Amino acid sequence: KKGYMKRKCCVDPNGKRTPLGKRSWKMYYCTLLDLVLYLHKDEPDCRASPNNPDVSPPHTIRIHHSLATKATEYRKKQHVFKLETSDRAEYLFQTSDSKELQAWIDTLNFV
Ligand code: I3P
Repeated sequence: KKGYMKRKCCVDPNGKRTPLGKRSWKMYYCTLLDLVLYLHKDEPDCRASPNNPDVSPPHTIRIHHSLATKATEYRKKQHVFKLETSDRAEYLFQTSDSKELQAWIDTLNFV
């Protein structure tokens, strides 16, 4: 599954609250491949090649043993889910609508 989502970091992989200044919402082009969610700043450039690498390497989130749930407690934005990973990180993702919200939750939980 692929698509644009906004992401906010809440808890870092060390289990500690993400520090102030690093908690803002940012838009990413997200691609789920096998058990890794790749967060690119943009849709990967089809012109990228070994000689012309994509200038922005993705953030990666390993989703093995992670859990995605509707972020019902987060009321500032709509269509948001929470992703808790096995290394104790927590992220919020905002999707475009309720259908996309459910599709991402199902895909992340059942891969
Ligand atoms: C954060 C940014 C986020 C906000 C977060 C701020 O500041 O304003 O939008 O989350 O609040 O810390 P910064 O850009 O300096 O990281 P919300 O949009 O959810 O309010 P928080 O610290 O309460 O998570």
